[in-house]
Amino acid sequence: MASYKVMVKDVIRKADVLLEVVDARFPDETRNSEVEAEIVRAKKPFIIVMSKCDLVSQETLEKKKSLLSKIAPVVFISSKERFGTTMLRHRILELANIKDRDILVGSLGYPNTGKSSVINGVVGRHRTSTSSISGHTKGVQLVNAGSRIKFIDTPGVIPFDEHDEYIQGMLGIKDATHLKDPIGVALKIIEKMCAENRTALEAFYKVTIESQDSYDVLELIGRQANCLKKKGEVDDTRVGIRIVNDWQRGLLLV
Ligand SMILES: Nc1nc2c(ncn2[C@@H]2O[C@H](COP(=O)(O)OP(=O)(O)O)[C@@H](O)[C@H]2O)c(=O)[nH]1
Ligand SMILES: [Mg+2]
Repeated sequence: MASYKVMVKDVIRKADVLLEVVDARFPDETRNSEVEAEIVRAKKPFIIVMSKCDLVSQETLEKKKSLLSKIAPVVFISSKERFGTTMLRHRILELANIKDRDILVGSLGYPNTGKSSVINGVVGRHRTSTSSISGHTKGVQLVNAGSRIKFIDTPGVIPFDEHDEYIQGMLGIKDATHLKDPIGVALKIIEKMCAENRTALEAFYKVTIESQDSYDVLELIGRQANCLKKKGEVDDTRVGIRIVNDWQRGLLLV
């Protein structure tokens, strides 16, 4: 994945400000320490953009924000509900502090974190043109956002390790039926929801959770949803796939 590293370095070198786009449902897991270190090395300012905020409660958002703010300024965005883009535009202008030319903003992050949606949101009616940048990795695009801002949109080709399968599942890079371990990913989702918004999980699957054990919760959901094998035991693979699907479709609110 050498070309990925070259692309990231190149974008960081060219940009005046960087956006690290993370999924607000699991910002810690979708941050990338290598990318952050590279930005810091290049002495460029960056903003952590928490996208898909419509899928996260206000309370959880604020908690995450106060932690992440120690690293970089944090902006909440929901492209779906169209909020946060004015704030982001404002932050970019403030951080870049460039008066005499256009500001180049690089956007980085895992695939499906919402990079293109964030850019489209900020660009909105200002969109004038998009173009591929010659000499760049396929898929890197320059988007003119008007009002002195230009974005570099990148494909999120961050290399994954085997153990990152759950990030791929949670981000919807791999759909549920293609996961090697859908049950494992589902258990992560259950753990996360039980810690952060158990009520939403209970309401969605119409269950009352008493156990602390995420596998018990998966079985409970399976029984309630009637996901059973012939002998009457819970079909854990089928329930797992279902939970991952619901998460990927944005039906489970953290
Ligand atoms: N609920 C919700 N979904 C979003 C939001 N932004 C993006 N998505 C979804 O996330 C997926 C990836 O978005 P995209 O912008 O293509 O991500 P990119 O790969 O990082 O450029 C798409 O299915 C979008 O519909 C948002 O604000 N809210
Ligand atoms: Mg994109």
